Amino acid sequence: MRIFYHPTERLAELLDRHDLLGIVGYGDGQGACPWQGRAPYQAVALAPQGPPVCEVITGGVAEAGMRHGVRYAHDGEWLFAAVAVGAKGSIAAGAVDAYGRILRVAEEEGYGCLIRAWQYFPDIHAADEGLERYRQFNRGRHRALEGYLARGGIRPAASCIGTRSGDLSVHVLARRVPGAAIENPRQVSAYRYPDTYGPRAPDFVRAMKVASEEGASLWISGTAAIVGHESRGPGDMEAQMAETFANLDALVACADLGGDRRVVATKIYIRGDGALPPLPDPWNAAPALVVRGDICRPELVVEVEAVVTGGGHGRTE
Ligand code: 3EB
Repeated sequence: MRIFYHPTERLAELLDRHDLLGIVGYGDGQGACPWQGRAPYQAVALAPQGPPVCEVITGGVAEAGMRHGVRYAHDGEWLFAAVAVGAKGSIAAGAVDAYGRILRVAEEEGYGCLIRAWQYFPDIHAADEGLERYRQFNRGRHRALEGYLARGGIRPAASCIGTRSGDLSVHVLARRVPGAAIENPRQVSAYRYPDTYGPRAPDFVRAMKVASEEGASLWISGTAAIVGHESRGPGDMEAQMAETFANLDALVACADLGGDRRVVATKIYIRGDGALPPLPDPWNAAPALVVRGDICRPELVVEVEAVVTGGGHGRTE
């Protein structure tokens, strides 16, 4: 399993590859699909800094398909699955629909353990029947995951970001065997947030640790300047960066990845047109994708997700 960023303009270079699990395209959400290959392609309406870019997820020899509106590919170990549903109406209903379809396909294909989820939809702060759409989304996600959790499923690591336009876009990585949930000692678990943040807490874990033949990997959720359950440094990029990376460091320290750990990819979401200060060690060692989007609390201006490997090697291209 590898992740790398590739210019959208040169996507045709990947057409002959048989190891593609999924491609996620970051751009303005306009224009024709730039990908003509078999692997699932998920368009996300978040503008990157610089020209349009794709996140490419590769594994072993992959088999691709489409069912229940879900595009997917799997390699015997990992499943990538992606769906887009309309986001103009109830986003709670959208979450039920999107997660419902993805879970069906994941379970039918034998990859019933969610590891990592990415969720993007427009107008995340707008009100719907008196409740912010992000909070509505959490209601729907909870309903969608109830059966999965009752069967002993573990919440995935996640990111949830507001876009300017487009559908509700959900894509996941899932496996045949469960990962290990890692929580952050500096933060209240998101699924235990008090109801001052909405009637349903967000169903995700701070990170998911996976052991495979290649070594261990840690899939870190979108991480922001939240300590306990409260936001720090409202609107202040420098202050939020410091808390965010303190959170990331604490999480990695808890994950017990061994000495030869490596950051292999980071993705940074920034609100508005603020500038991004330099990243601290060791987070600046990996290729970073910077995109603009709405972090799910209005006072938060930056959120960082990452993949860190250890106990073996982290492959890079
Ligand atoms: C937070 O820690 C910041 O709802 O899936 C980060 C990652 C956040 C994922 C989600 C929300 C989600 O609460 C927001």
